[in-house]
Amino acid sequence: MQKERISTMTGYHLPVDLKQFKKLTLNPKNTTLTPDQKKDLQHNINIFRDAIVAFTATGSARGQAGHTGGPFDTAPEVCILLGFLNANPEKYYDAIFDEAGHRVATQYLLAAIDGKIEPDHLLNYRDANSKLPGHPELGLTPGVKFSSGRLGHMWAMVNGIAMAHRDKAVFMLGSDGSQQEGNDAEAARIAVANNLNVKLFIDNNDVTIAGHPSQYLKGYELEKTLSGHGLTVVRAQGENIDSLYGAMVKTIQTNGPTAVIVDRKMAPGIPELEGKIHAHDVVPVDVARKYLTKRGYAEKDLAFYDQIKAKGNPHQYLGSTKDKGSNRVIFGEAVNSVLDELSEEEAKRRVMVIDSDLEGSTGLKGIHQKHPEVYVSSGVMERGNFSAAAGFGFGSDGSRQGVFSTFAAFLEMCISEITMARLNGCSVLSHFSHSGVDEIADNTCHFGINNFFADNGLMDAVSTGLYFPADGEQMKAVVRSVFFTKGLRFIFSTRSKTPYILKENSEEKLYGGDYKFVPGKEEFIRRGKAGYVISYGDMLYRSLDAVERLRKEGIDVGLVNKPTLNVVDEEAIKVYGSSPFVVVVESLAQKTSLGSRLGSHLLDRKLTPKYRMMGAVKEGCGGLYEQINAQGLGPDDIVRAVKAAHEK
Ligand SMILES: Cc1ncc(C[n+]2csc(CCOP(=O)(O)OP(=O)(O)O)c2C)c(N)n1
Repeated sequence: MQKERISTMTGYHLPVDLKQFKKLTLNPKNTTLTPDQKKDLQHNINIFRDAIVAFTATGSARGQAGHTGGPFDTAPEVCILLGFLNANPEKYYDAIFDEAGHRVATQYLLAAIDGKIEPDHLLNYRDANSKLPGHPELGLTPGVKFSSGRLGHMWAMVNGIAMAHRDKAVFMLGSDGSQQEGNDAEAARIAVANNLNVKLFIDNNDVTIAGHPSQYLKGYELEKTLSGHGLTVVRAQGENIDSLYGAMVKTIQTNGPTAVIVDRKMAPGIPELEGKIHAHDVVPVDVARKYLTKRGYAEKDLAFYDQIKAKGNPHQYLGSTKDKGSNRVIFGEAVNSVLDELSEEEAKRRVMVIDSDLEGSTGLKGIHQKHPEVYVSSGVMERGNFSAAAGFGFGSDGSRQGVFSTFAAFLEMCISEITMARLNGCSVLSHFSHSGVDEIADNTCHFGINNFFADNGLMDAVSTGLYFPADGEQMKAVVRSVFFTKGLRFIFSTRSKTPYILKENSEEKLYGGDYKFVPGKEEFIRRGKAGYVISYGDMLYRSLDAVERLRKEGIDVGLVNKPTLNVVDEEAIKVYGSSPFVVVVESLAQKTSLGSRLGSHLLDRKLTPKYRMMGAVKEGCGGLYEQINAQGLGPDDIVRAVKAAHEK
């Protein structure tokens, strides 16, 4: 599936000369480095790190975010591993797997060093359609050898690769964030039980997204954990080449599964970032410029950063405000408004909010700051955290709640835990942010598109609520309405901000004022005789724009908001089901979401309008607003689909 070498140019020039990167050979039989080898290795590490800083900073310049600290950290391990691979290609599987897919800059740089990507093209890091999205995708980018991005999934696969290639050792870069996932414990047992030749190099930088594991996850210790499983574990000082090389050689020479715990501060040598939590994210342009200048790059070679600008969605949407709210942040504020009404003691007794190392992204940070009494900082352990929330709400009539949150992409990990929580009658309010595809530069592995999987009970199970508010005002109303109720409730929000829906022919917000959310009720945003668009979440304002434009053209199309995704409103379905057509517009997977269900609900009721559906249908294109358009969900696409349904 690998495509031809990419050479899309930015017009800009990578200031780091990759031709200077030396093809080193290192034989692990030699337990120490010669002075020349050490010099060459340091030379390569410098080039590697300079390049990582130089091209990831374009993600910052373009407002597309990214990750610098992680790939910067592991450069010494990667350069040593390349030396091993060059010296004895027959002994090692030809890939440096990485369980922390956000460190994708490493893989792109390796592909460029390998001649598969034009070095200048690296400056398109994370841009739409550049084939350099936020996580590695096999088959998309020339030279990329695997897909990664969901923490905790990779080691188990690497075990299987070692089983299929018994004559080779398999290398994997690890991270102290990824190793928190339960999968890694299972993978460790499989590796040890089968004496697999897997070699782990774990960046133990004590930084993840939301904090320092040594502070928020006391008792978590990699060396003890892995040696407890039976791996041979060697510790190294990551920024001391002799120490690192010695440890790596020792693990390569040892038969069976081994790990090097590579201790270092994150982003060593970048004073603004070193050891800091934000070093996990993309390096700001001014910091990159300062770092590269100090490393000897000329001002003119770094001038291109000034020309790179963020691109915005040029479309003006009708029917909603120009200003936008961040629904994922508003979720946290809405929970605070519920907690504000309780005494500290009562809040602590009745509510437990547990984070999964994403508090800044999923809106929980606001709760952490305002109501620390209910808050538990936890690690990258979604299943354990969800079940802890479920346990807190075990035996509750709804007045005691566990609150859980992560990205919607990782809802898929929690399905079985959700089933058991339901069978245990638990009360949990879950917030899955980053639903849909909008602005997910992290790309396909971070798409939150299978949210309907959360409602996986049988027909006689107690009901599960799936709610996807259309704007920030509706988010507040939903949270307040469903907070202290029994059972499992799931609230969804997007990564992107959304405008506020306006009342018809008015500048007043539809969901402001005295609006009350009624679970299960579908809301007629516009009434029409020609047919209906049914939508929810971030697609509502986009559908409203299309509907308004169509109505101006004389097509009397109606629009229904369905904020409760999984309950049929019998009155509403009769109205739109009896109209000439129904078009479902959503940003979740067309295969598993409303579009694939509403048709059955209609037929069940002997309602047979013309039926069409639009949802997420393909892998991502990277970038931000471009993702929605790439799915065929752009403004003109909706208009076109409705017109096609309207045609006789
Ligand atoms: C299953 C899963 N949960 C959450 C995330 C979001 N996430 C990306 S990186 C990260 C933690 C990063 O820590 P680490 O892996 O140690 O990387 P570093 O900060 O050192 O780059 C998290 C929580 C994810 N990608 N996968």
